[in-house]
Amino acid sequence: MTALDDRSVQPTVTSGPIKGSQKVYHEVTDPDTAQTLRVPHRRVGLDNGSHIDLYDTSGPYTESSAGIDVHSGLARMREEWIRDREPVDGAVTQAAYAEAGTITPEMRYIAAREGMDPEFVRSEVAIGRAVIPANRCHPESEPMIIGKNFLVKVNANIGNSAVTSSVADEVEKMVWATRWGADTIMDLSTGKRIHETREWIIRNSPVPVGTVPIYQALEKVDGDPAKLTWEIYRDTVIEQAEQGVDYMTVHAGVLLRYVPLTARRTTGIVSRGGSIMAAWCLAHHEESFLYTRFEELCEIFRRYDITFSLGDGLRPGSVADANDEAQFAELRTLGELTHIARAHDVQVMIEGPGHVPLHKIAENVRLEEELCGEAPFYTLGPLATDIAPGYDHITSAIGAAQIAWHGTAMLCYVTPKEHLGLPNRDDVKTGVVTYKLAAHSADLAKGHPRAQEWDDALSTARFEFRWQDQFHLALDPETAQAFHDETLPAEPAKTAHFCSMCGPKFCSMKITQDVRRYAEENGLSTVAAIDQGMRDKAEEFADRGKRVYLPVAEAD
Ligand code: IRN
Ligand code: FE2
Repeated sequence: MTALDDRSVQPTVTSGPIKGSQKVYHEVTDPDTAQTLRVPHRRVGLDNGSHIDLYDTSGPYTESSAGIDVHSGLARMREEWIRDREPVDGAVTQAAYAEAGTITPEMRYIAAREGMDPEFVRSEVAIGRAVIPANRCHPESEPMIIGKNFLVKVNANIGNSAVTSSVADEVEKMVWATRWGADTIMDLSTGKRIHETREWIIRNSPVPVGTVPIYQALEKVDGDPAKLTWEIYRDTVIEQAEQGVDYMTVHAGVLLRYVPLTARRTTGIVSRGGSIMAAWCLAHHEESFLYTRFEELCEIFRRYDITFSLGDGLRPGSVADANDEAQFAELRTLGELTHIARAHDVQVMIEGPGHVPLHKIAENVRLEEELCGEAPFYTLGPLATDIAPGYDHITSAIGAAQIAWHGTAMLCYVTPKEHLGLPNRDDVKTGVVTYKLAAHSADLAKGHPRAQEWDDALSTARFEFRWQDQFHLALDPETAQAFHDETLPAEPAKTAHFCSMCGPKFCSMKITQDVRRYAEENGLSTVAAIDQGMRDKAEEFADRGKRVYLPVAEAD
């Protein structure tokens, strides 16, 4: 019996298309294997008869409202691809194939998703500037890529804690987070039933799943870090690897000698994993086993093609601690480990902060790229200020947009509950949508070929008062429409040339359209019309004696 046979767990997961969208698949034929890849997109049909296809992370859940049997898990799309390929020099990782010049079906799928050339995808993976987190034991996942030359990705953390939340709730959070655009999810469960929760999530997840294995290892030793051993940790990693975890946070850069560097900090060590490893190092007065056994870990990761997410156990937990010695000392060690992992054909990304004021953000990306050979940077925000608990999805999205623009490849979302409690379903949506807009802002600034067409479609719809199109193109169509309907709920308002923000008389877009129409009707191009208008006004000014202020009686 597997975890999914347990009928006492009854997740009700949200299904059905996103408002105004339909799921479509672009078919791509792989010239090497003659297989047809079906690459999902979210198609938004527009009132003017055209449509736009957007990147889609939501899996089959948005296909129809019929629902999905979560007890059987998703289709194992990658199973054949994995089975049919030969290892290269004993390695089965995407990095090894890329280096050998092979374009895998995963790479082809990603190319179609991102609107890029498959060969470019391969070359970015080959040099380690991008990673494809895809454990061979998670064949249900839809391939995606993390790298600065691709769309900026968003991770959503879910998972129960000892105090709250059940297995079923976490499955729905996964479905819900990917519905709103989460590119990966991390199961950070620490309470009861960690193994079962993870099994449920992975078997039903269309996106890569990450974990922090040290959390479960700590549960196995009743929460006492001093009792942790390499063997317990290793076995936990293998247990999770077998289940199909695609990437794992490993806090291997927290070295014994770095711990004292945090003594004078405002907020000390704020990383859970970092504090566990610091406690272990101090208790044993030994170097961390994650560091000393790193090559053995690489061998395990290589067998499954698990991607390292090298943890930032010493990240700053306040703007006061940003970019300090402890943080950058750890980053140097992560750089050293990156090169070791790559020598084993294992893919690597690097976790980053945390809490960083705006003027200190660029330095983080620059150093990471220099020290870690441009391995994809994956940051937690950062929060640009510490003063707004309750709004930390926003304080962190401000930093996230900036750091992504500088080159961060994936953003770990922060929800409104950050620093306060475990996020519920609403918080998950708010966190994901907030982070999607931070990521997309960076995509636009970086000039990703697919980014601007979305903005242009929405702007045109807005300008042409195609209200339904404007809602449907929105990151969150439901909220957009609900806000509109709050003041103008009637059906005619969906075609009205104004909204309640400015009312019919003061709508700038309507006035612009009137001006354009006037120009057209009078045979003037817009620029000529403005010139003419300016000349008329200038003459009027001269006629009135070139006075800026007119007596009230003379003014009209
Ligand atoms: C991302 C970047 N830096 C940290 N993260 C995420 O924070 C990481 O991927 C994981 O989800 C969580 C780990 O937290 P601790 O154990 O470092 O606090
Ligand atoms: Fe924090």
